[in-house]
Amino acid sequence: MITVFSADHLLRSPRTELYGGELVRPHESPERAQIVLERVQTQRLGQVIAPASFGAAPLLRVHDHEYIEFLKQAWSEWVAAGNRGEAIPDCWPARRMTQRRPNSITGKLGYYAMASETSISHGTWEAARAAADVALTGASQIKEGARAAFALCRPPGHHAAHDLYGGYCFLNNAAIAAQYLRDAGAARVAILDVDFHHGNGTQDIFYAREDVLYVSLHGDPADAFPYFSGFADETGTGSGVGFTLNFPLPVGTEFKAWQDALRAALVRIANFRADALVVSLGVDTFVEDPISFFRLQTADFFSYGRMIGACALPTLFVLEGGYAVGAIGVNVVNVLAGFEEA
Ligand code: FKS
Ligand code: ZN
Repeated sequence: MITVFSADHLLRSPRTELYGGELVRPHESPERAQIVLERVQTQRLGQVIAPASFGAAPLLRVHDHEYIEFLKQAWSEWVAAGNRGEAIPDCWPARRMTQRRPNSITGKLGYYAMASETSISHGTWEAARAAADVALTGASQIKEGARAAFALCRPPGHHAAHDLYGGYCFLNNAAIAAQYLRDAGAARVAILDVDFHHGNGTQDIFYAREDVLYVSLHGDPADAFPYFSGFADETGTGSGVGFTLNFPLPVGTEFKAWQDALRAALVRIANFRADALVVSLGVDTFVEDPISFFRLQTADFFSYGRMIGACALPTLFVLEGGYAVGAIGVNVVNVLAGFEEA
């Protein structure tokens, strides 16, 4: 299958992540993408192409205009305000407070952030926009009739909502691609999110929709980020009821139990009769992942890639998380190779 990759991901290279009360070197690092790219090449998965530029229109199908303007300006406003570190919010519109948008950049960070680990730094917007173009280029391959494509996106996207960033995400690459496929004539698009974390942003974007099915397997939010989204009783709203399906799974989940949930997820996707499938592919379900609590082994990624391939749907893989950096390339490409073997 074709891989879409942009070297512009390197523009996203913050020095800090707020973690355990310290500012540490970010888990979501540039070397992640380089290692996945190298594995794609050494395993001869297929051609690697650069993205085309799709402009603002497909971003605005999913994201709020003022939010996009905020992302474009955030770093320069932060620097102009005299701040010396990277941009991190320190105040949020919590319970019983107003939801008005402040003027000050620090206020706006709190208004638009769903979490504070994700520092904004020079080049963040440019890298996020390139990642969306990577996803859109992959989607256009599917539109042109490819059976599958791999969007090697960085930064990731599934925590980003209509007007929220955080969890290392700014633009929701998978949601932008799914909406693009709808606009290109696919009547129904399914999104399967196998990242360890719940894709609160993707769920939120499509929560009231019956034309885009969102199905996710993830660490139980009672114990895992993003904590406030991803419970089993979140099933959609209005005509979208029944078109969101969550499988929260406990600490220490092994492949056998994870695979049972995947099987159930794939049954729902088959019943939905999707025209295309978008997979939010995070490999932080790996046993050695430093920030997650599932126990998948390297060979398990190949097995479940084959299960996804057996659905026989045109499929766009969009890279999300995975922080055991030494294994990320092998695990991601195992999913893709398993898919191709089905
Ligand atoms: C653990 C703190 C976790 C944030 C985790 C973000 C996960 C991001 C991701 C994505 F796919 F978006 F990259 N803090 N003690 O893996 O879901
Ligand atoms: Zn994740």
